[in-house]
Amino acid sequence: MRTHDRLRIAIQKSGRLSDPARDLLARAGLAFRESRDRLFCYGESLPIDLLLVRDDDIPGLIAEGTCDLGVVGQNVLEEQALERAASGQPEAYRAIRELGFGRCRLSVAVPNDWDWPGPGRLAGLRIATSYPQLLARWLAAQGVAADPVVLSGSVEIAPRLGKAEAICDLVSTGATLMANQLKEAAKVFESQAVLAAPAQPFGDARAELAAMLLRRLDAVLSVRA
Ligand code: PRT
Ligand code: ZN
Repeated sequence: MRTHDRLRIAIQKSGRLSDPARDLLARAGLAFRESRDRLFCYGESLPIDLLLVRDDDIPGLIAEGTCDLGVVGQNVLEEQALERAASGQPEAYRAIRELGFGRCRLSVAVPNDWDWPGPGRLAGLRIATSYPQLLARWLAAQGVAADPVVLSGSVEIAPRLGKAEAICDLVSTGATLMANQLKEAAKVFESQAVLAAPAQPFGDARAELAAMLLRRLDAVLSVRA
């Protein structure tokens, strides 16, 4: 059983959000000692520790109480929140701060040579994605019935493999789409890294630690803005 006199923050172990997340926490005055397995970092300046994990695991770790806060893409957080809601589970976490890095958009992309009269163009077609919930919500809002094909990676090659006609994937520069002869047709969701927290407030010493961390983060974020 973990004691609740320390706060535990989950961040991505390695990937796009790891360095900016560590940088932000360092600017907020947090310093860590890394453990030998490099999955846990002990907070030396404050009773705030880090857990280094896959980004996809962060919402679940907060939901089950293994971690108290997390730095994660809004795309991942919202997708998993919709998944929980769809299976009747209660809201478990929410984004409490936008962090200004990891900006990208989840977009529908189609082959370069398609005309694009609008989302109705997708009716009855297969759309490859790793974000079926966000895609389904957007399709419903557009009043379009299409067929999501869930892939965990390399979504951009699905049309060439004949697995789907279109894709719905994260885009930042657009270079990956271009390299795969695809063009961005519609934006489904705009994303950036956020600080995620449990939906229920902490009822112990963690509340004060979290409030102090937020004051420090706000100071850093206001300088950046
Ligand atoms: O191992 P782990 O599961 O932790 O890592 P991961 O591979 O799932 O995540 P990672 O590091 O690729 O992305 C983490 C988060 O960064 C995402 O959930 C987004 O919130 C954010 N992010 C920002 C992006 C991008 N920009 C981005 N461009 N995530 C992915 N991409 C992909 C994009 O889909 C394309 O395939 O990067 C490629 C390059 O994009 P272009 O448009 O610049 O060519
Ligand atoms: Zn991931």
